[in-house]
Amino acid sequence: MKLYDSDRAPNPRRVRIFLAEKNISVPSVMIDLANMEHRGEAYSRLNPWQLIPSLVLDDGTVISETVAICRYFEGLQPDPPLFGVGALESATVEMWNRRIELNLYGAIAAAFRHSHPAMAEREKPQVQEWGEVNRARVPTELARIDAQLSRHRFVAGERFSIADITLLCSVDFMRIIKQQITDEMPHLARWKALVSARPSAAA
Ligand SMILES: N[C@@H](CCC(=O)N[C@@H](CS)C(=O)NCC(=O)O)C(=O)O
Repeated sequence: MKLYDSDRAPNPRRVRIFLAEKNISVPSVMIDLANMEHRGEAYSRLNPWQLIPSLVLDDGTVISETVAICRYFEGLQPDPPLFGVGALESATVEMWNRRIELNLYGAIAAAFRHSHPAMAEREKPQVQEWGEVNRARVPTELARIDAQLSRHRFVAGERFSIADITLLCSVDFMRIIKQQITDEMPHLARWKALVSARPSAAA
């Protein structure tokens, strides 16, 4: 089994943190995003979407998409559970993970891709106005998450889950668009200190 990984990007980091929480070790192949290795022939054959991460099993089966890779490992090793246990908790984890990935992370990524000069070659067309629209969405999403964290220890409830991993990787990635957790988001700040102290956060 091999994990196609990159140390510069948030989605592969989600998988690394997930694996660290489960104490699973997987050999990795580092892909050089800066030099567009992921758009070369070899990686494009593995993943025609040309995105990292991908997991290649010993029989050659390729699993791409961060959450799909994490679900595979959850199935192989259910403990500790990171997708929730039982119908209600699983649905709640799914709800928050999707909200964070689609709304918060989606807005951060679009703001970065459509406004940062370093992305001009990669994001064609780069639409500055779309970058600004997305940048403005970030504080609204953070405020919604801050309200949730005022009621719960972790974002999907009282147990650490994949939704916390997605949130940590998103919040840490905000530096790229020069946004941060502000004084108006004390619950998010409390949560960030809590999850950043877990050994997995270094992955
Ligand atoms: N939906 C994919 C998104 C993966 C993704 O966007 N990966 C980024 C790194 S965080 C990437 O490979 N970017 C390369 C590019 O956009 O050229 C997933 O969940 O794995």
